[in-house]
Amino acid sequence: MDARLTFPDPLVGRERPAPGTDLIAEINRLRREKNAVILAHYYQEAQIQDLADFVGDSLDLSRKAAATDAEVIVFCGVRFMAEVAKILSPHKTVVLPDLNAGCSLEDSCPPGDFAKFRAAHPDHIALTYINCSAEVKALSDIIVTSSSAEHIIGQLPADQKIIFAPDRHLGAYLNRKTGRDMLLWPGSCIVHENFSESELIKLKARHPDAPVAAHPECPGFILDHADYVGATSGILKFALESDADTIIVATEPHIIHQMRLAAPHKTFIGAPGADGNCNCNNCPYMGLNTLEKVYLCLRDLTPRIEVPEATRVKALQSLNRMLDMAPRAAGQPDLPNG
Ligand code: CIZ
Repeated sequence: MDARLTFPDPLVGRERPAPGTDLIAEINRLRREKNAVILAHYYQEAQIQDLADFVGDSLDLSRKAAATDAEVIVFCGVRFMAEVAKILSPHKTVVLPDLNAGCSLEDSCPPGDFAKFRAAHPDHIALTYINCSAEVKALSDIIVTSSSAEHIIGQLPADQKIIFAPDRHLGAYLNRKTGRDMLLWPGSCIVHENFSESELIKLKARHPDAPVAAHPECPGFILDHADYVGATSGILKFALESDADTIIVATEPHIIHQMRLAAPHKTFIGAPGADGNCNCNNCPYMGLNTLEKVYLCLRDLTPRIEVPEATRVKALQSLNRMLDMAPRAAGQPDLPNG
Protein backbone atom coordinates (compact mmCIF):
# COMPACT_ATOMS: atom_id res chain seq x y z
CA MET A 1 0.00 0.00 0.00
CA ASP A 2 2.84 2.38 0.87
CA ALA A 3 4.02 2.28 -2.74
CA ARG A 4 0.84 4.08 -3.84
CA LEU A 5 1.56 7.07 -1.61
CA THR A 6 4.51 9.38 -1.98
CA PHE A 7 5.14 12.37 0.26
CA PRO A 8 7.60 15.26 0.20
CA ASP A 9 10.43 14.55 2.68
CA PRO A 10 9.77 16.80 5.70
CA LEU A 11 13.34 16.38 6.94
CA VAL A 12 14.91 18.17 3.97
CA GLY A 13 16.59 21.36 5.18
CA ARG A 14 16.30 20.50 8.86
CA GLU A 15 19.25 19.99 11.17
CA ARG A 16 19.18 16.24 11.90
CA PRO A 17 20.32 14.75 15.22
CA ALA A 18 23.96 13.63 15.21
CA PRO A 19 24.43 9.91 14.46
CA GLY A 20 24.30 7.94 17.69
CA THR A 21 22.05 10.45 19.49
CA ASP A 22 19.98 8.71 22.15
CA LEU A 23 16.63 9.89 20.82
CA ILE A 24 14.58 8.57 23.74
CA ALA A 25 16.82 10.34 26.28
CA GLU A 26 16.61 13.56 24.22
CA ILE A 27 12.81 13.30 23.92
CA ASN A 28 12.60 12.81 27.69
CA ARG A 29 14.80 15.86 28.31
CA LEU A 30 12.83 18.02 25.86
CA ARG A 31 9.38 17.00 27.10
CA ARG A 32 10.34 18.25 30.59
CA GLU A 33 12.07 21.39 29.29
CA LYS A 34 9.08 22.34 27.08
CA ASN A 35 6.34 21.15 29.46
CA ALA A 36 5.00 18.85 26.75
CA VAL A 37 2.56 15.97 26.83
CA ILE A 38 3.12 13.22 24.25
CA LEU A 39 0.05 11.43 22.87
CA ALA A 40 0.18 8.24 20.81
CA HIS A 41 -2.73 6.79 18.90
CA TYR A 42 -3.21 3.00 19.09
CA TYR A 43 -2.12 2.79 15.45
CA GLN A 44 1.38 4.17 16.09
CA GLU A 45 4.47 1.96 16.10
CA ALA A 46 5.21 0.27 19.45
CA GLN A 47 8.28 2.39 20.27
CA ILE A 48 6.22 5.58 20.02
CA GLN A 49 3.36 4.12 22.07
CA ASP A 50 5.89 3.15 24.76
CA LEU A 51 7.24 6.66 25.23
CA ALA A 52 3.85 8.43 25.22
CA ASP A 53 2.17 9.88 28.29
CA PHE A 54 -1.17 8.62 26.98
CA VAL A 55 -2.08 5.96 24.40
CA GLY A 56 -5.64 5.90 23.10
CA ASP A 57 -8.13 6.95 20.45
CA SER A 58 -8.20 10.44 19.00
CA LEU A 59 -10.93 11.99 21.12
CA ASP A 60 -9.84 10.41 24.37
CA LEU A 61 -6.25 11.57 23.80
CA SER A 62 -7.31 15.13 22.98
CA ARG A 63 -9.51 15.32 26.07
CA LYS A 64 -6.76 13.96 28.30
CA ALA A 65 -4.25 16.45 26.92
CA ALA A 66 -6.72 19.32 27.41
CA ALA A 67 -7.03 18.34 31.07
CA THR A 68 -3.25 18.64 31.69
CA ASP A 69 -1.33 21.84 32.34
CA ALA A 70 1.09 21.02 29.51
CA GLU A 71 1.89 23.95 27.21
CA VAL A 72 2.77 21.70 24.26
CA ILE A 73 0.91 18.70 22.83
CA VAL A 74 2.91 16.33 20.62
CA PHE A 75 0.26 14.32 18.77
CA CYS A 76 1.68 11.10 17.38
CA GLY A 77 -1.23 10.28 15.12
CA VAL A 78 -2.64 11.88 11.97
CA ARG A 79 -3.55 15.46 11.12
CA PHE A 80 -7.28 15.42 11.87
CA MET A 81 -6.50 14.03 15.33
CA ALA A 82 -4.01 16.82 16.07
CA GLU A 83 -6.67 19.28 14.89
CA VAL A 84 -9.11 17.87 17.45
CA ALA A 85 -6.46 18.45 20.12
CA LYS A 86 -6.07 22.06 18.94
CA ILE A 87 -9.86 22.58 18.84
CA LEU A 88 -10.08 21.49 22.48
CA SER A 89 -6.86 23.25 23.59
CA PRO A 90 -6.56 26.47 21.55
CA HIS A 91 -3.98 27.99 23.89
CA LYS A 92 -1.61 25.05 23.77
CA THR A 93 0.96 24.56 21.02
CA VAL A 94 0.05 21.41 19.09
CA VAL A 95 2.69 19.72 16.94
CA LEU A 96 2.46 16.71 14.63
CA PRO A 97 5.75 14.88 13.88
CA ASP A 98 5.01 14.72 10.13
CA LEU A 99 2.50 17.07 8.51
CA ASN A 100 2.07 14.55 5.64
CA ALA A 101 0.30 12.23 8.09
CA GLY A 102 -3.18 12.60 6.64
CA CYS A 103 -6.10 10.20 6.35
CA SER A 104 -7.88 8.71 3.34
CA LEU A 105 -11.25 9.42 4.96
CA GLU A 106 -10.37 13.08 5.44
CA ASP A 107 -9.08 13.26 1.84
CA SER A 108 -12.31 11.73 0.52
CA CYS A 109 -14.36 14.63 1.87
CA PRO A 110 -13.06 18.04 0.72
CA PRO A 111 -14.89 20.87 2.55
CA GLY A 112 -16.05 22.59 -0.69
CA ASP A 113 -17.68 19.40 -2.00
CA PHE A 114 -19.21 18.68 1.39
CA ALA A 115 -20.69 22.20 1.58
CA LYS A 116 -22.27 21.74 -1.90
CA PHE A 117 -23.63 18.33 -0.90
CA ARG A 118 -25.18 19.82 2.22
CA ALA A 119 -26.70 22.66 0.22
CA ALA A 120 -28.25 20.10 -2.15
CA HIS A 121 -29.94 18.36 0.82
CA PRO A 122 -31.28 21.21 2.95
CA ASP A 123 -33.70 18.96 4.86
CA HIS A 124 -30.88 16.69 6.14
CA ILE A 125 -28.72 17.20 9.20
CA ALA A 126 -25.06 16.17 8.92
CA LEU A 127 -23.73 13.57 11.29
CA THR A 128 -20.02 13.37 10.65
CA TYR A 129 -17.42 10.86 11.80
CA ILE A 130 -14.51 12.40 13.67
CA ASN A 131 -12.14 11.28 10.86
CA CYS A 132 -12.51 14.48 8.85
CA SER A 133 -10.91 17.91 8.64
CA ALA A 134 -11.68 20.75 11.05
CA GLU A 135 -13.46 22.56 8.17
CA VAL A 136 -15.78 19.61 7.60
CA LYS A 137 -16.42 19.41 11.35
CA ALA A 138 -17.37 23.09 11.24
CA LEU A 139 -19.81 22.36 8.37
CA SER A 140 -21.45 19.51 10.32
CA ASP A 141 -24.20 19.44 12.93
CA ILE A 142 -22.95 16.64 15.16
CA ILE A 143 -19.59 14.86 15.22
CA VAL A 144 -19.63 11.20 16.16
CA THR A 145 -17.05 8.57 16.99
CA SER A 146 -17.52 4.91 16.25
CA SER A 147 -18.35 4.45 19.95
CA SER A 148 -20.94 7.23 20.15
CA ALA A 149 -22.65 7.13 16.72
CA GLU A 150 -25.32 4.51 17.40
CA HIS A 151 -26.29 6.09 20.72
CA ILE A 152 -26.59 9.53 19.09
CA ILE A 153 -28.62 8.29 16.13
CA GLY A 154 -31.00 6.65 18.61
CA GLN A 155 -31.78 10.09 20.07
CA LEU A 156 -32.71 11.68 16.73
CA PRO A 157 -36.40 11.69 15.67
CA ALA A 158 -37.22 8.72 13.42
CA ASP A 159 -38.25 11.01 10.54
CA GLN A 160 -35.11 13.19 10.75
CA LYS A 161 -33.19 12.91 7.47
CA ILE A 162 -29.47 12.43 8.00
CA ILE A 163 -26.32 12.72 5.91
CA PHE A 164 -23.56 10.48 7.28
CA ALA A 165 -20.00 11.34 6.22
CA PRO A 166 -17.31 10.47 5.33
CA ASP A 167 -17.11 6.68 5.92
CA ARG A 168 -19.60 4.72 3.82
CA HIS A 169 -18.78 1.42 5.58
CA LEU A 170 -19.36 2.82 9.07
CA GLY A 171 -22.50 4.53 7.73
CA ALA A 172 -23.80 1.28 6.19
CA TYR A 173 -23.08 -0.58 9.42
CA LEU A 174 -25.01 2.07 11.39
CA ASN A 175 -27.91 1.94 8.92
CA ARG A 176 -28.10 -1.83 9.45
CA LYS A 177 -27.88 -1.51 13.25
CA THR A 178 -30.37 1.32 13.64
CA GLY A 179 -32.75 0.64 10.74
CA ARG A 180 -32.18 4.19 9.45
CA ASP A 181 -31.61 5.14 5.85
CA MET A 182 -28.87 7.74 6.22
CA LEU A 183 -27.51 9.24 3.04
CA LEU A 184 -23.89 8.06 2.89
CA TRP A 185 -20.89 10.05 1.72
CA PRO A 186 -18.78 7.70 -0.45
CA GLY A 187 -15.51 7.76 1.57
CA SER A 188 -13.56 4.86 3.01
CA CYS A 189 -10.42 4.02 4.96
CA ILE A 190 -7.67 2.44 2.85
CA VAL A 191 -6.51 0.36 5.82
CA HIS A 192 -9.85 -1.21 6.68
CA GLU A 193 -10.77 -1.74 3.01
CA ASN A 194 -7.75 -3.97 2.56
CA PHE A 195 -8.91 -6.91 4.64
CA SER A 196 -9.65 -9.98 2.57
CA GLU A 197 -12.77 -12.03 3.24
CA SER A 198 -11.38 -15.22 1.69
CA GLU A 199 -8.15 -14.96 3.72
CA LEU A 200 -10.15 -14.26 6.88
CA ILE A 201 -12.25 -17.39 6.27
CA LYS A 202 -9.05 -19.44 5.88
CA LEU A 203 -7.60 -17.92 9.08
CA LYS A 204 -10.81 -18.69 10.99
CA ALA A 205 -10.66 -22.29 9.77
CA ARG A 206 -7.16 -22.57 11.26
CA HIS A 207 -8.32 -21.00 14.56
CA PRO A 208 -11.94 -22.14 14.93
CA ASP A 209 -12.17 -21.00 18.57
CA ALA A 210 -10.77 -17.52 17.98
CA PRO A 211 -13.38 -14.73 17.97
CA VAL A 212 -12.99 -11.92 15.43
CA ALA A 213 -13.05 -8.32 16.70
CA ALA A 214 -13.53 -5.84 13.85
CA HIS A 215 -13.67 -2.08 13.44
CA PRO A 216 -16.85 -0.76 11.76
CA GLU A 217 -14.71 1.02 9.14
CA CYS A 218 -14.32 -2.49 7.63
CA PRO A 219 -16.59 -3.39 4.70
CA GLY A 220 -19.75 -5.35 5.57
CA PHE A 221 -18.33 -8.60 4.15
CA ILE A 222 -15.67 -8.51 6.90
CA LEU A 223 -18.09 -7.42 9.64
CA ASP A 224 -20.32 -10.39 8.72
CA HIS A 225 -17.59 -12.64 10.18
CA ALA A 226 -17.08 -10.61 13.36
CA ASP A 227 -18.05 -11.68 16.87
CA TYR A 228 -17.54 -8.12 18.09
CA VAL A 229 -17.74 -4.84 16.14
CA GLY A 230 -16.57 -1.65 17.80
CA ALA A 231 -14.19 1.28 18.08
CA THR A 232 -10.50 0.82 18.90
CA SER A 233 -11.05 1.13 22.65
CA GLY A 234 -13.96 -1.34 22.45
CA ILE A 235 -11.86 -3.82 20.45
CA LEU A 236 -9.12 -3.56 23.07
CA LYS A 237 -11.59 -4.09 25.90
CA PHE A 238 -13.17 -7.07 24.10
CA ALA A 239 -9.78 -8.66 23.43
CA LEU A 240 -8.72 -8.35 27.06
CA GLU A 241 -12.03 -9.48 28.56
CA SER A 242 -12.71 -12.38 26.18
CA ASP A 243 -12.26 -15.89 27.59
CA ALA A 244 -10.64 -16.93 24.33
CA ASP A 245 -6.85 -17.49 24.26
CA THR A 246 -6.58 -16.38 20.65
CA ILE A 247 -8.29 -13.36 19.13
CA ILE A 248 -8.35 -12.21 15.50
CA VAL A 249 -8.13 -8.43 15.22
CA ALA A 250 -9.53 -6.63 12.15
CA THR A 251 -8.24 -3.12 12.53
CA GLU A 252 -4.83 -1.42 12.13
CA PRO A 253 -2.51 -4.02 13.66
CA HIS A 254 -0.36 -1.70 15.81
CA ILE A 255 -3.19 -1.78 18.39
CA ILE A 256 -2.07 -5.34 19.13
CA HIS A 257 0.91 -3.88 21.02
CA GLN A 258 -1.42 -2.71 23.83
CA MET A 259 -3.14 -6.12 23.86
CA ARG A 260 0.17 -7.96 24.22
CA LEU A 261 1.29 -5.61 27.00
CA ALA A 262 -1.93 -6.13 28.95
CA ALA A 263 -2.39 -9.87 28.22
CA PRO A 264 0.99 -11.43 27.32
CA HIS A 265 -0.43 -14.95 27.81
CA LYS A 266 -2.95 -14.50 24.94
CA THR A 267 -2.38 -14.71 21.19
CA PHE A 268 -3.57 -11.83 19.01
CA ILE A 269 -3.58 -12.28 15.25
CA GLY A 270 -4.03 -9.40 12.81
CA ALA A 271 -6.69 -10.13 10.17
CA PRO A 272 -5.06 -10.74 6.78
CA GLY A 273 -4.98 -8.64 3.65
CA ALA A 274 -5.29 -9.83 0.08
CA ASP A 275 -2.20 -12.08 -0.13
CA GLY A 276 -2.77 -13.43 3.36
CA ASN A 277 0.59 -12.26 4.56
CA CYS A 278 1.14 -8.63 3.68
CA ASN A 279 1.72 -5.41 5.59
CA CYS A 280 -1.12 -3.84 3.64
CA ASN A 281 -3.18 -3.13 6.75
CA ASN A 282 -0.49 -0.95 8.31
CA CYS A 283 -1.65 2.66 8.00
CA PRO A 284 0.90 4.38 5.74
CA TYR A 285 0.04 7.79 7.23
CA MET A 286 0.52 6.69 10.84
CA GLY A 287 3.78 5.08 9.73
CA LEU A 288 5.21 8.48 8.72
CA ASN A 289 5.77 9.41 12.38
CA THR A 290 9.17 8.20 13.56
CA LEU A 291 11.17 8.63 16.74
CA GLU A 292 13.46 11.08 14.96
CA LYS A 293 10.50 13.22 13.88
CA VAL A 294 9.07 13.14 17.41
CA TYR A 295 12.43 14.44 18.65
CA LEU A 296 12.60 17.13 15.94
CA CYS A 297 9.06 18.42 16.51
CA LEU A 298 9.72 18.71 20.24
CA ARG A 299 13.05 20.44 19.66
CA ASP A 300 11.74 22.93 17.06
CA LEU A 301 8.03 23.04 18.04
CA THR A 302 7.16 22.56 14.39
CA PRO A 303 5.23 21.49 12.32
CA ARG A 304 2.42 23.21 14.22
CA ILE A 305 -1.29 22.60 13.83
CA GLU A 306 -3.35 25.78 13.53
CA VAL A 307 -7.12 26.00 13.09
CA PRO A 308 -8.64 29.38 12.16
CA GLU A 309 -10.68 30.64 15.13
CA ALA A 310 -14.03 30.84 13.29
CA THR A 311 -13.60 27.23 12.09
CA ARG A 312 -12.47 26.10 15.53
CA VAL A 313 -15.50 27.59 17.28
CA LYS A 314 -17.96 25.96 14.85
CA ALA A 315 -16.12 22.62 14.95
CA LEU A 316 -16.14 22.76 18.75
CA GLN A 317 -19.92 23.27 18.74
CA SER A 318 -20.36 20.09 16.64
CA LEU A 319 -17.99 18.17 18.92
CA ASN A 320 -19.76 19.46 22.03
CA ARG A 321 -23.11 18.30 20.68
CA MET A 322 -21.69 14.78 20.65
CA LEU A 323 -20.32 15.15 24.17
CA ASP A 324 -23.72 16.41 25.37
CA MET A 325 -25.63 13.58 23.69
CA ALA A 326 -23.23 10.74 24.51
CA PRO A 327 -20.91 11.75 27.35
CA ARG A 328 -19.93 8.17 28.20
CA ALA A 329 -19.82 6.65 24.74
CA ALA A 330 -17.82 9.56 23.38
CA GLY A 331 -15.45 9.91 26.28
CA GLN A 332 -14.96 6.21 27.00
CA PRO A 333 -13.87 6.98 30.57
CA ASP A 334 -13.59 3.43 31.81
CA LEU A 335 -11.37 1.87 29.16
CA PRO A 336 -7.89 0.59 29.88
CA ASN A 337 -5.91 2.94 27.64
CA GLY A 338 -3.37 5.41 28.88
O1 CIZ B 1 -10.94 8.23 16.62
C1 CIZ B 1 -10.14 7.31 16.53
O2 CIZ B 1 -9.15 7.24 17.23
C2 CIZ B 1 -10.34 6.34 15.46
C3 CIZ B 1 -9.73 6.66 14.21
C4 CIZ B 1 -11.03 5.23 15.58
C5 CIZ B 1 -11.51 4.60 16.80
O3 CIZ B 1 -12.28 3.65 16.68
O4 CIZ B 1 -11.12 4.98 17.92
